[in-house]
Amino acid sequence: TTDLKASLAEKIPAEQERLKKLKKEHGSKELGSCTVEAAIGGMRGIPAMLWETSLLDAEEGIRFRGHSIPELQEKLPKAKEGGEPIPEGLLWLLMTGEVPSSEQAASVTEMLRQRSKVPDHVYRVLAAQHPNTHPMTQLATAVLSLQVDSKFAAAYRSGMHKSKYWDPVFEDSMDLIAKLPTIAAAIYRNTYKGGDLVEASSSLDWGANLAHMMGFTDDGCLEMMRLYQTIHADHEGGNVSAHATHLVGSALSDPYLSYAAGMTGLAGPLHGLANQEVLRWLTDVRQQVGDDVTKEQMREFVWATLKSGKVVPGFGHAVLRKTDPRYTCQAVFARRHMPDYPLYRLTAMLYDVVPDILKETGKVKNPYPNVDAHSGVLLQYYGITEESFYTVLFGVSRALGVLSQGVWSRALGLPIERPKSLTMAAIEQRVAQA
Ligand code: FAM
Repeated sequence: TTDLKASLAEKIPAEQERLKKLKKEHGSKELGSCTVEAAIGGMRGIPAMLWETSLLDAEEGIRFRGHSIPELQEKLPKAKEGGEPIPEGLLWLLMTGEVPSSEQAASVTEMLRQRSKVPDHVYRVLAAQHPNTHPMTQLATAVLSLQVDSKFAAAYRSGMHKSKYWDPVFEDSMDLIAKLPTIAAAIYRNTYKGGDLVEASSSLDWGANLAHMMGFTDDGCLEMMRLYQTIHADHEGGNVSAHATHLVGSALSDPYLSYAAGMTGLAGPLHGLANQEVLRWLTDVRQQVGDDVTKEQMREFVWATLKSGKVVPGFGHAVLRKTDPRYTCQAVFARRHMPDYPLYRLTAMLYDVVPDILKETGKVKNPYPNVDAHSGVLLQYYGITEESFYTVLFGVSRALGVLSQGVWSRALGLPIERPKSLTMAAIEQRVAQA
C-alpha cells in the first residue's frame, strides 16, 4: 500500500501484543539501577523509558528503526540518482519500521502537500511578535497558535475511546509536519528578508520546499536540506527535545502542545541551539585569527574558551563516546560539494585539534564532535548565513522523530510519566541505611 496510515494501522496490534507480553512475563525484572550520582547528575544512562523509532549506541551512533545513517543513505528513496535521501522516506520508516519504496515515499510527499496550508491567523501571530524575538520562540508560538485545530483535542473532548487515540494523534502529527516548512520559511523571511514570502513549489518534495520557500533554489542547497532534515530527525528518547515531547504527550496533551514543549527544550544552548553557538564561535575564531589560522593558534583559542568557563560548542555528547555519524556524513557531503570552502577547512582543523584538548581536561566524557559541529558550515556555504535561525531547521526535522514516536506512544497505551523525586534529606536518609 502507499497509504502510510493503513500501513501503520496494520502493525499496531502485533506491537501491542508484544508490549503486553513483555510486561506480563518480565515486568518485574531490573533494567538498571539509579544511583545518587544519576539522580542528581541528569539521569545519565538510566534505562527508564520506551522509545521505538531510534536507538543510540555510544560507540556506533544512531540507528533509525535499526538502520545506520550510511545504510539509510543507500536504502531510502532519493529525489535524484546518487543524491541524498528525502525525509518523507524516513518518516515512512519511523512510522512503520519498514524502508519505503519510491512510490510510498512519494505518497507521503503528496499527503503532506495536501495538508501544508497554514491558516492566516498564524501569520498574524508571527507578525505581532517583537522584532527581536528569537526564531525558536517564534516557532513554538506559531505551533501553539495551530493548536486550536487539534483533532486529538477535539476527539478527546468528545469522549473518544482510548484505544483509538493514536488515530487523531496521527492526523495532528501529519498536519503539523506538513505545515512546518511553510512556518519555518515564513519565520526566516519575516526575520531576515523583510517579510516577502516565497510560495511553495508544487513540484518539490517536503525538505527541498523548505529551502525553496526560504528563497534558496540552488540544487546543491536542496540536496543539503534533504540530508539535513533526514539526519536530525530522531536521536532516541532521552535527549531534551524528544524527552520533553514524550513527557508532555504522556499527559494526553495533543501533538501541537507536546512538540512545542520539545521545541522550547531544543532552544537550549546545550542542546539544539548549539548549532547556532558553533557558528558564532567559528566567526569569533575567524575574526580573531583569520582563515589561515595555524593549529597552534587554534589550540590557544580552544583553551581560552575553556578557561573562560565556556563549553566548546559542537563537541561532546551525553551518550555518544565516538565521533557522531551525523557529523561524519556532513563532512562527506562537504568534501564532495565544497572541498575548498574555508569554513569547511576550519571545521576539519577543529576536528584535529579539539578532541585532544578536551581529553586533556580529564573531565569530558566524549571529546569528539557531534552533529552541530558541522551543520552550520553546510548552511553558510549555500548562503543561509543567519545562525540564529539554525535551530529552527533542527526543530523542523526533529518533528519527524518525536511525532512518529508520539503516535506509537498512544498506540501502545503508554501511561502518564511520573518518576519519583527526592529531597537531599530523603537521599541522606536512604544512603544512611544502605
Ligand atoms: N566543551 C567543554 N566542556 C565540556 C564539553 C565541551 N564540548 N562537553 C562536556 N564538557 C564538560 C561538561 O561541561 C562537564 O563539566 P563540569 O563537570 O565542569 O560541569 C564535564 O565535561 C562532564 O560532562 P560530560 O559528562 O562529558 O557531558 P554531559 O553529558 O554533561 O553533557 C553535552 C553533554 C552535549 C551537554 C556537553 O558535551 C556539552 O555541553 N557540549 C557542548 C554543547 C553542544 O555541543 N551541545 C549539543 C549536543 C548535541 F548532541 C545536540 O543536542 N544537538
